[in-house]
Amino acid sequence: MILRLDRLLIDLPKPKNPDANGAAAVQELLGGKYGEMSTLMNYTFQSFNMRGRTQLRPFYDLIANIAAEEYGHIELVSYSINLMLTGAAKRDPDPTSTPLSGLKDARNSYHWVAGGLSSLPCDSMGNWWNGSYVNNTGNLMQDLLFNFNLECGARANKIRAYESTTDPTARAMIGYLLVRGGVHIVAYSKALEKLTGVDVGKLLPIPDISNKKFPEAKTHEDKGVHLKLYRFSPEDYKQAGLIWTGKHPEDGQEVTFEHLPADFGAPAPDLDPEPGIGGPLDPDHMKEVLKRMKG
Ligand code: MN3
Repeated sequence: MILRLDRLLIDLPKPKNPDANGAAAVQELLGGKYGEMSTLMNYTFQSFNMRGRTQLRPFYDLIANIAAEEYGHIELVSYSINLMLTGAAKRDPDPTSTPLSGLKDARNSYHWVAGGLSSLPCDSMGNWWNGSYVNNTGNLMQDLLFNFNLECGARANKIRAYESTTDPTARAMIGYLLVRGGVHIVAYSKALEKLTGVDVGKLLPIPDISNKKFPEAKTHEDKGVHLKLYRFSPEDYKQAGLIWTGKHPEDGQEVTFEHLPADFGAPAPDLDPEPGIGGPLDPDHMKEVLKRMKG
């Protein structure tokens, strides 16, 4: 089971301008075939379903532990999309003022015509995420190879999304996730190495561009975030540390397996309601409701 914390993995900067089409592009990193929903669901099902796990314990622990981190990644991409959409509608409760006129040519009309100016479980073209993106074959080596490829594909798409926008929210989110996705690429390459003896780390980086080229990723790598596999459990999944050992294949530094510090991350942003989308309930009514509930 998952213990949930009401915090985001990093503090996201507020965007300077709303960017509905940028938000649509970022959807690929959430609900695309190689998006965070796919990494979350692949590792979640692979861990639920792993048979014979007494023998496979370090591999089970690794996949289960990374699955938990991916929950925080879908959360971070979703908040980025919400921030990029904030202000894309005129904040005017009068429907005759056409408060949504600026949105009718936006790429993803679901964002405003069927949603609350907020993230959706779909890709950059509005195709819904679907369960066929999950590969769980029952064969550990095949699943690890798939996971390695999934993380490399996710990295390629993040780099392209980064190259499409100067939005500070998108770039901060992508920079951080390039570093954490990089940890997962190395983790699956180390798992394959332990299992087979093949030096998978020699393939890296895929695509062949270092995270250090992205200032928003480099700031985390300078602090060693690319060397840490986080333990997303107070007591469990310890044997992931038998795989996450040795040196980082790209810069030769020693890797570590550690708990998140208690003050990790930042509070989740509380965004203003959007009256043009039918947002806020009457504030006086809400005050009354809360008074009744609290007694
Ligand atoms: Mn991820």
